[in-house]
Amino acid sequence: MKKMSKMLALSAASVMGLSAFSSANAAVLVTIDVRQATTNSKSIEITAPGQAITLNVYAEITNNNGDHSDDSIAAISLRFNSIEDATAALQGNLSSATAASAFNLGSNGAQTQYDANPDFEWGGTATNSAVNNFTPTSAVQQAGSGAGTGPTEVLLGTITWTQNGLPLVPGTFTDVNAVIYANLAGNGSFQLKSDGTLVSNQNAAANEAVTGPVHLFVAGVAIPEPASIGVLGMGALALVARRRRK
Ligand SMILES: [Ca+2]
Ligand SMILES: [Ca+2]
Ligand SMILES: [Ca+2]
Repeated sequence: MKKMSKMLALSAASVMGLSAFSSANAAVLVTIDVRQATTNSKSIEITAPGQAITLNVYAEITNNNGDHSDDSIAAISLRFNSIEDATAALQGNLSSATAASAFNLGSNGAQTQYDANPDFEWGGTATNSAVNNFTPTSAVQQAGSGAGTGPTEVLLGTITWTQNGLPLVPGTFTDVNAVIYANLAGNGSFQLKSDGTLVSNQNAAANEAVTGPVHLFVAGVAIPEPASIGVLGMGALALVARRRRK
């Protein structure tokens, strides 16, 4: 239990650090982006119980010189979190993370618990080790592609989210995103080249960022709780009574 709370604190700290640094910090060298494999979308409507959504995981390497041939990545360590809304009615399990074929030496991670909901998140269980995180690793730097001065994009792998089979509740959602692994000293873990400069393992977390989460949602308006229906009902009755008095 102590381990779990430490881990949660670590995840929260990395998420806070990442969002604080994301776009404004010029030192960011790699940004992780997760999107639906078939549509590239980051906002996906869930329409059937048990629906499975496959997500692609990309490294966006910062490219300031317009040359995509000198940007590449050889390793990074990630976890994946799913953050449900307050009702926690839309839950699904993360599973089957697989590194892209170019990255075949690292761990793919495992199902684990990062929040209080029974759905499975994905990553490692150790607090100060990259072991069992999703860690695409390659003996050589892997190149990607891009346009103009935009980032150089490298596909790291895929992961699947599968709704737990319970009936869908309108207006509910869960947000899935990568969390870049950071050790207890707050340092990130990656090895890449940006504009030809090699940056090796255990660099400051300020060099890393994640884009916004993949938003999985059930369309429609949330149905009010019976208690609030009661309050609404009484309000309507009061209105009718007032009108009658006039
Ligand atoms: Ca969750
Ligand atoms: Ca969970
Ligand atoms: Ca470049």
